[in-house]
Amino acid sequence: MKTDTIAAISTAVGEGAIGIVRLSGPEAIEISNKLFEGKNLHEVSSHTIHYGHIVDPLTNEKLDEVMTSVLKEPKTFTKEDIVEINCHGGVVAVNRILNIVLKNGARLAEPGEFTKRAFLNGRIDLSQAEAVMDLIQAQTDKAMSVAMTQLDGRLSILIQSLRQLLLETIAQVEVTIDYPEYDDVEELSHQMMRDKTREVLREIENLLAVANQGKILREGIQTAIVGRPNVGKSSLMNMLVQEEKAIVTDIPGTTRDMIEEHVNVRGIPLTLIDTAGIRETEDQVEKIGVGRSRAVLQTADLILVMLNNNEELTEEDKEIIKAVQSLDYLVLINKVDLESKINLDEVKSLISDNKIIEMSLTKDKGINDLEQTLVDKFFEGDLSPKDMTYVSNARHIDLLEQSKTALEDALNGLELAMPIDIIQIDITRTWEYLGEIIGDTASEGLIDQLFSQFCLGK
Ligand SMILES: Nc1nc2c(ncn2[C@@H]2O[C@H](COP(=O)(O)OP(=O)(O)OP(=O)(O)O)[C@@H](O)[C@H]2O)c(=O)[nH]1
Ligand SMILES: [Mg+2]
Repeated sequence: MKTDTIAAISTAVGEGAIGIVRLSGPEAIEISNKLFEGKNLHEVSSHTIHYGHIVDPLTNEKLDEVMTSVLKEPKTFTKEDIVEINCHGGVVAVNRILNIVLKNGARLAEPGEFTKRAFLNGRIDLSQAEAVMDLIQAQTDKAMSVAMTQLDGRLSILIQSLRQLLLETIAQVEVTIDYPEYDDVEELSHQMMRDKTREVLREIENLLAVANQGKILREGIQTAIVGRPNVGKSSLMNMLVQEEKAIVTDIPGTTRDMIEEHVNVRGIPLTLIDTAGIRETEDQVEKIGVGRSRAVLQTADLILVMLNNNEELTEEDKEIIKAVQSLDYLVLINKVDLESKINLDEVKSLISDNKIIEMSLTKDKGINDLEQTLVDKFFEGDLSPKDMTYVSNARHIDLLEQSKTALEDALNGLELAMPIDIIQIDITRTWEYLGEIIGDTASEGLIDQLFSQFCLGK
């Protein structure tokens, strides 16, 4: 099938100094040349930019004064001819140029179609294409560096080398199956398979170990503030988002429903959840709220348990502390501006070595300590994205988990001295899962779905 030429506005919609209409495909130069007055674009060298005007060939009307870049295949983003028309910014100007380009033979690109072509033409693999998307959507510097390393192809290179190892074991198995009369071949195959499988499994476990951080960078750490009514949960929420998002009163039971807000704490995106104070209540609405507060414990990445310095520890406090024991949590003791009635030793006896932070939200105390603890917790020292291959994408993490399970099955099989062709099935499955990460064995449906999440013009 002959590829057509696609076009789209590649800059953000709205007012700007310049807007760019981008064309990619075999007729990109032909179409632009019909509209461009200034130079013959067929004759210019590749990767040069030219001053001129866009003129409607039908009416001879000058539409805009532009700079036009000509990038000839194959050294371009899509590996096709690309022309970029830099015109005046503003919705009308850019749209006029796009319309005239479409009238003269280009087709409007679908979202992500430029990147999809880069992928289909073999310039980048699927994990790199997804990194392009992450880069566009990055909300923090750290998320941006993670996407950059992925775009670099670091993850792809590692995945490829792991697949190569698996392929070698598969090849070895073929030999065993073809020459079953040699006993020692079978013995050697088992040994080699065990070694290689362990090696790949170790690498995948390493990737998954840091994956949590990568994932968190993109999607935010789900952080729930829980505690008894009136301890100051909503006050903390408001302090961190620097807005009066949640209602704060001195009436216990003020917050009835969960309130979610996204904040960026020193480069780490948090999804903060303020919850209804947990207590026994007859109030129908509050009861539902309390139920939700308990449920959020199951899903949050981190729990901030808030206690009141000004009151003795109650049964409810103890119950909450008990409920978070198997989870990742910090203890916040609020209202230290007031007289201390809480028994700190008792609190300490109830928790393991989790950090206790004393704070006063009305006196602006302890917030720094909390922020620093969050940073330390997730970046332990100076873990910088440069030294690590991060996995930041839920799809990749899922495929790595599946690979891990398949490899564990293979190792179990080896342990039980199962026939080697059975074990080979698990190895082949792993090879396919890893292939899906970089798009080698990904289905067409998956590829279409991934690229459709891109924004237009990319
Ligand atoms: N003295 C003092 N008062 C505080 C502090 N933090 C919050 N308060 C007050 O405590 C009361 C309750 O605060 P909220 O933030 O609404 O408490 P909450 O935990 O969200 O309460 P519920 O929504 O009922 O569960 C308000 O009157 C706050 O002004 C503090 O550090 N010191
Ligand atoms: Mg509240």
